[in-house]
Amino acid sequence: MTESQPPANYDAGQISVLEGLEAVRKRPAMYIGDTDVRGVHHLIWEVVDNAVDEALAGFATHCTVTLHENGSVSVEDDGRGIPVDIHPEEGVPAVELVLTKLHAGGKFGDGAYKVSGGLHGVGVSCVNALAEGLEVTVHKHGKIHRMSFERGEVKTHLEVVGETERTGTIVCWNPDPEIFSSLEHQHSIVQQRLRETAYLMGSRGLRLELTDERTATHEVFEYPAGLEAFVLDANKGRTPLHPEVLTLYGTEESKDSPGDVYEVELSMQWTDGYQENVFPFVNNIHTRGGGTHLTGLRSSLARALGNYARKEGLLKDNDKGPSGDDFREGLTAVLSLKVPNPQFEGQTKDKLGNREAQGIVEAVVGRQIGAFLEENHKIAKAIIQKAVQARAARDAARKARDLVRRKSALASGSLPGKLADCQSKVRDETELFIVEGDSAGGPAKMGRDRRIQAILPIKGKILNVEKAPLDKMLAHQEILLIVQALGCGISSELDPEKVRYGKTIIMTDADVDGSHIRTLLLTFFYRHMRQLIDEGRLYIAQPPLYKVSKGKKYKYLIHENALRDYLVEIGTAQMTVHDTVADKTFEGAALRELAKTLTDIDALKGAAIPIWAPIGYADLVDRWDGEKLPSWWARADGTDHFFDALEEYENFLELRRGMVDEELVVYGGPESGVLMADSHVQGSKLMRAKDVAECLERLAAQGIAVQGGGPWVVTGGKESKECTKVTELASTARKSAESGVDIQRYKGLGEMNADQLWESTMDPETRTLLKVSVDDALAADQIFTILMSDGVEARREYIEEHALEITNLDI
Ligand code: 0RA
Repeated sequence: MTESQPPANYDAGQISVLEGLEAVRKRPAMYIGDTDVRGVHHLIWEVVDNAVDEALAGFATHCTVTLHENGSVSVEDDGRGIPVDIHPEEGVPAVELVLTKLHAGGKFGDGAYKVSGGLHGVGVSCVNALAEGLEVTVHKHGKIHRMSFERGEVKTHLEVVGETERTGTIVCWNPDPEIFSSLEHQHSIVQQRLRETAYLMGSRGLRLELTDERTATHEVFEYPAGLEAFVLDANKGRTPLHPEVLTLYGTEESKDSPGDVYEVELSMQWTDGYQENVFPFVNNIHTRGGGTHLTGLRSSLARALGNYARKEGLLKDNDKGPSGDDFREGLTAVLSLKVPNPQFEGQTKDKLGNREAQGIVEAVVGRQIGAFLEENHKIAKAIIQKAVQARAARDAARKARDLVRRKSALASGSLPGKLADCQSKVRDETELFIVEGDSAGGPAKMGRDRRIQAILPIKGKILNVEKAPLDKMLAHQEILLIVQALGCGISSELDPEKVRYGKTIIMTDADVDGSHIRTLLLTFFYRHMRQLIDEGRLYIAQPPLYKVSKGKKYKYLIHENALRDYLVEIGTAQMTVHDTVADKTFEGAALRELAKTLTDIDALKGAAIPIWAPIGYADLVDRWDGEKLPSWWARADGTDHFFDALEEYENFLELRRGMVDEELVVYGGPESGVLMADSHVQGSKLMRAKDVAECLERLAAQGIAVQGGGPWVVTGGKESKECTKVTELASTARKSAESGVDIQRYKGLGEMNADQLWESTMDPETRTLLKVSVDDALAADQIFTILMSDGVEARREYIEEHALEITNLDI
């Protein structure tokens, strides 16, 4: 650091000024927090805050921050302009004092009500001290004035450089590399701060702009609706309990220092979520640490809402009622307080300390919210109902936890009545089946191997708690049954040594409900009995979807693909395909291969085009006569629909799922990689260009000429049929394979009798089990968190697909 040498013509007073800035350069962190990324940006906030003050005083309406290519930054405003007249005592232009004297910023002029000044309130002189070079331009009294500095010292004295009709200040500087370890201004950081300031100052008519010359971008932040806009934007993607944002404003004089006026501004909206999102600001500074103003807000909300609830009979007299936390569940609020002399506390100086602020916020909010509730009974009711629910959930969760604790203490003693236990006491040979529904519980109890297999039927209603917070899940009766049956405690009290069974097997239906119940159970095990998964004790049973019989032979099949392969196997036994052009007959292994390809093609079928002529992008473009080719489009009942985003397109499909009769043709767009899809909504399947191409390649490799091939003669048993197209060949082969075959589809476990359930799903000799393993615990945890926090449909689907990286284990 350089020792500054005061210019010879400076008097003693000036030297102390220079020493002042030298102190800033010696201990910059004391003034601006740190000398890293934050510090560099802090300089910008200091200058912007001065513009904000000008706006608060009613003089500025615009503030523009420009990030220059050479690493410097300018902040321009249209306020009064820093005073340029000669200070009577100091004998130098006021602007020079403002830039070189610590804390000089607000002490000039009319002593206007100054509320900003950053957390440290250090002013522009600090910026000057920590800038390698700084130039200030002032438009005032019809003249443009300019002066420049180097590391806080005057470089060129104030001079008039032109004429002007406006007023305002432009400060331009580059952060000093001797001070800062990081010099770069980050667009996103500046953007966020300006946006935040624009929300807070929007109602005062301040518009902020950001020009980034490095990326040639320009953004305008202007929110005339102020805090209301802040709240609405924060609630995007959430579901509000009431459409209007509740906004109030009030002022109150300080009793401690009469004449000082506090200003309170508050916007609030409740959502159906579980989070509390309250953003408290003091003099436009986000007080992340909260403080007295936040305490005041909380107590006034609890009091006003509690009083209203009692008065309206929404709470019984002897009812404790919701707590403050309950009242704030789902609340999004911005509180903006203007404090004449803010005291900030805490390590990061982001907590308001002024005692008086609490009572003042309480008074202003209390007065107005009471009146608001009186005038808006519907909204008030919704808010209170939500709080009552929150309270009930909290109580239930506590009771459930207590219960679980008590139960697990005497775990071995109390087994649930619904449990059909096994005889063996050799833990590692035993299995507990958790079975969905009483209807499946019966056959499972009858069909099991009583020696080693235990059955615990649980109710499907467990689904309802899926969207609930985890605590609520613990309150659920069915979950308690599981905890009791396993006898090893839960969460922090889990003792895996005590688990009563070697394997725990989840056995749910192979339908949507079944998979939801499975997801919930897995979430539960993951959260509360994680070690059982780690030890490889958790499994998923694979009940069959199909039973295929031909004559006396039958087989259970767990999914579509298995069914197809099996049909090929039995269907080709008595079939031949004769290619009349090549005079070649397919049978045995060659026919099985061919049949697999043909069934794959059959599955792709439904496309409105001949399979051997997949259309190209050019075709798609031809079909679209608009300006721009949309990414996705679909034809439903003869009407075209266009979508730019896959999401919109999926929503469209979602809406139409279940409309069986509607004729739907789905075309993919250029980015989708999908050329055309099938025509029926139910079981709708996109036909991908590459799938088509792959099938055609496989056919060619097997000796079937796709173009100009055929006709082919399919013979099965005594019947023969000639086919001219590959699609026809595919469907004929399938029909022939299926003749004389009985395919039974199971909709749920309950449709199977005891024997069937045993031989298809439970018999350790023949069944297929999936072992649940959470290899990437972190990834799984995140997925579960997504599910539990919001339960949005799409996310649930995601989980069903990806949540469990289940290792396929054939036992
Ligand atoms: C001191 C006194 C007055 C305004 C300012 C400073 C001032 C500082 C900055 C820094 C950036 N923009 C600014 N705008 C104003 C009051 C001026 C008067 O009474 O004329």
